[in-house]
Amino acid sequence: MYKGIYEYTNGFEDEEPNEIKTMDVDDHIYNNKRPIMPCKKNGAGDQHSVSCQWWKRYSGAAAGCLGLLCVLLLAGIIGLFLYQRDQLQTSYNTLTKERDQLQTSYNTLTKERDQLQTSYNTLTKERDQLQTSNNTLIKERDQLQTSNKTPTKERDQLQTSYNTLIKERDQLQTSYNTLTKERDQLQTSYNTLIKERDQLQTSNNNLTAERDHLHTSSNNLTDERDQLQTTNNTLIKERDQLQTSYNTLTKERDQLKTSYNTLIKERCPQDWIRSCCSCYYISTNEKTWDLSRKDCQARGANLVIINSREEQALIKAFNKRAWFGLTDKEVEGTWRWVDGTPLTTSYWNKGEPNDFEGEDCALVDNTLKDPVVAWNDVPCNHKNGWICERQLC
Ligand code: 2F8
Ligand code: CA
Repeated sequence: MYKGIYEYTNGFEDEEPNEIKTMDVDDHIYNNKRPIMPCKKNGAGDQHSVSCQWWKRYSGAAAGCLGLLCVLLLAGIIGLFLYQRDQLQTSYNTLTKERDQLQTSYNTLTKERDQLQTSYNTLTKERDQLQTSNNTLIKERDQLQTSNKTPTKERDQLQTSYNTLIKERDQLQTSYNTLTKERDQLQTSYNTLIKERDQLQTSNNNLTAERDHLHTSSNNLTDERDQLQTTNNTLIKERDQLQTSYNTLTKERDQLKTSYNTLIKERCPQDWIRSCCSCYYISTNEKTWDLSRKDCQARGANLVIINSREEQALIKAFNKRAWFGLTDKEVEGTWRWVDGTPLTTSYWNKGEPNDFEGEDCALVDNTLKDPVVAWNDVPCNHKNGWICERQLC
């Protein structure tokens, strides 16, 4: 089997030399004249077995280099592809944002375009109406011109009508201009109102927030008020209870004070003598009748008034020569007690009172034995002991 490539002539010399044929025989290349590359023959019996191993080594290395180059080229292509993919992703994100912004702008422009379209339609209608009016006028004018050939009077009348119509048209034009101005002013007012509406919307939002805040504060204050109301009611109850307790304590205090005062009144001072309902003080020195009475008054008492036989016996038992509360210094012979009451029951000694040497004050004589025969009148300026009495009831 031949694997090389030959340029051959099939062994025939007479064939046209220009018809060179090539054969592939064992990876050797021949033609009919000479081998394309020098080869070494293996033997005489095998004319087509030619050794060409020298170029196999170079072709293997070339194939390896070629493979390596292919790998490098593929890696570069992949890297370039990834780099371009990242750039495309970034560009895609940017384009997405720009697309969204453009979409928003597009929506806004669509709204504005619709508004402008509405205004345009309105102006178009107005323009068409004016155009119609103008066409009507032109027709009338043409009719007038056509009828210009009519008699002069009719022409003049038509001319007058034409002039009138021209004036009316001018007035309409003026009205149109005025309306256009008014429309522009209304547009300006509309824009101003839009701004004011936005400001009012903002103010409304702020007021709504403040209202919500105030509502919350109001709820808090209501809760605090209710709590304070509850506390106040509790305090009122406690105050009423305390007031009741205070009133009870005040009554008890007053009762105790009354009892205390009663006890104080019923109690005799130290060194005084108590008998029945009176306390008695017996002096330890001697004074005149008036000074003795003042001493008793200074002690919250007075010179003793003897109201009964038992009291007389008590005074006598003190065994003291002493002044008591009886005198006739105001009216001689009319004896009165120190409280102003007249003397009704007396316990004078025999022969007394005798006003001996001007005697107007009474004393108890302790030298006498009979307790109910014991009084004597002596001069008031004499110094004697005295007996005070404080009545308890
Ligand atoms: O005899 C009665 C007479 O006795 C005395 O005077 C002398 C008495 N005087 C005095 O005690 C100071 C009198 O009063 C009394 O009447
Ligand atoms: Ca006397």
